Amino acid sequence: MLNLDKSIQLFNDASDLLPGGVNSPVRAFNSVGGTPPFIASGSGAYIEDVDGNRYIDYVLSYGPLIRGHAHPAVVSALQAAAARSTTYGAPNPHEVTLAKLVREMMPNIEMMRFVNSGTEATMSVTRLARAFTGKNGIIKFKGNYHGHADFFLVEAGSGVATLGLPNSPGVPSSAVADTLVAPFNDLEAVAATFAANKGKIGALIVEPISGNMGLVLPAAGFLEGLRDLCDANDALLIFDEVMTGFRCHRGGAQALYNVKPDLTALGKVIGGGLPVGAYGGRRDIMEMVAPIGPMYQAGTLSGNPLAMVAGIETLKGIQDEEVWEGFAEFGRILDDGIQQAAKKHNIPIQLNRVGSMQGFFFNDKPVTNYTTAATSDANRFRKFFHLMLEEGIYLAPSQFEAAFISTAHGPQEAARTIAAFERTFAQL
Ligand code: KE4
Repeated sequence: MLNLDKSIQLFNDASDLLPGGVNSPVRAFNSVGGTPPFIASGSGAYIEDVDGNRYIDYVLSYGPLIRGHAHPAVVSALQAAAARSTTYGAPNPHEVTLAKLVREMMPNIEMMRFVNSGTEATMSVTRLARAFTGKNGIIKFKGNYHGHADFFLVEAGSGVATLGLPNSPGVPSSAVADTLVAPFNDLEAVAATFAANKGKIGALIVEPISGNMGLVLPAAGFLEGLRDLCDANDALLIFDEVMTGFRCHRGGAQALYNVKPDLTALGKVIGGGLPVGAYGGRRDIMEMVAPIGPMYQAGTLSGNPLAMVAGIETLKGIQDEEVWEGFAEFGRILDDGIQQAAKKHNIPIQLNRVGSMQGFFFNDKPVTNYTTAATSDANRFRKFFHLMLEEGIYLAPSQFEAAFISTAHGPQEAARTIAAFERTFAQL
C-alpha cells in the first residue's frame, strides 16, 4: 500500500477550501475513488508526491510537458524571463518568435492570437466563426471536449463524461440552442444534421483525434468527409488541436491526415506547462479579430513573456525527425509489452496510439465513438488504475482520458511500465 498520509491531510484541508479539493474536476479521483497524491515535484519522466512516492508520469499535466518535467532549457528560459518581469501588458518579442514557430510547424495557421487556455481558444475561435459566417449553428461531437465554455457543455467528454454529467446546470438552454451534436466517425449523421439545419450552421468543430473519450482515432475518410461537408454547406471547419497539436505529429493532426481546417485551436504543448492557448487559421478570417476587425476578444496576460518563452523552448525541442521516431519506437515497445501481458492474462483491451499519445480501453470490441467507449469496463479500469499507482505508474484517473509520453521517457521507463502492466494484469 502507498503511504499517502500527507496527501490525505492535504486533501482534507483542500476539500474545505476548494470544490472537491481540486482546481479541475478530473483530478479529484471521483471516478476511481481514493485520495489523489499531492505532487511536490517533477523531473523528466517522473513526479514525486508529498509523501515521497515516485511515479513515471503518463499524464504530463494532460499533455503540455512533451519535453518532460523541468526541462533545463525551459527552466533556464523561464528564470531569465522572470528576472525581466513576468508580464508587460504590451507587445513583446517572444510573441513574435512563438507565432513564427507555430506557423512554421502548422502553415495552415496564417495568422493567430494567443490566449491563456484551451477553453479561451475554442470559445474565441467559435465566436470568430460565427462572426465570419453570420451563422450561429455549430456542430460538435458526442464525447469531444472543447473546454468549459457554455455552448460546448453538451454531451462533452473528459471530466464531464468522467463525472457522468451529460450537461451542466447553470448553462442556459439559450446558450446551447445553436449547438448540434453528432456521433464521432459518423459522416451520415453529420450530413443529416447539415440538411436539417440548412443555412444555419456556421462551423463544425472536431477533435481530429478524440482524446477526451479515451483516445479514439478518426475512421478512414472521416476528416476528409468533414472537409467536404463543410465546403458543401458553406460552413467553417475548426480543428480543436489543443491536445493533438504537436502531440500526434510535428504538424498536428492536420499534417498527419493532410486535411486543411479553416481555423485551429491550440493549447497545452505551445505553453510548455504555462497557461497558453491560441486560435488561428486563414488570414481572411483572422482579420476579423479586433483591433483590425470587429470581433472582440482580449486578455490581460495573453502573450505574456514567461508563457511565450516556455512555449518556444518546448517547441524548439520537438523539431527533429528523430524525436518523433523516438516517440514511435517507445510506443511500439510499450504496446508490444502491454499486448503480450494482456494476452497472457486474457485481458480484452483495445490499444490506440498516435505520435506521443496513447489510449486503451478494457473492451473486447474496437472503440470508434463515445457510445462504444462508454461500454468499456469501468470497474476493471478502477482496479487497474490503483494497482498501477501502487506500481509507481501515474495515469489519468479516468477511462475517458489519454496517456502521454515525453522526450524524457526512455527504455528504462518502458521496461518498468511493461513490468507494472504484467503484475497488474495478473491481478485483474
Ligand atoms: P483548457 O481550458 O483545459 O486549457 O483546455 C480545454 C480543452 C480544449 N480542447 C481539448 C481537445 C482539450 O483536451 C481540452 C482540455 N483537456 C483536458 C484533458 N482531457 C484538460 C484537463 C482538465 O480539464 O483538467
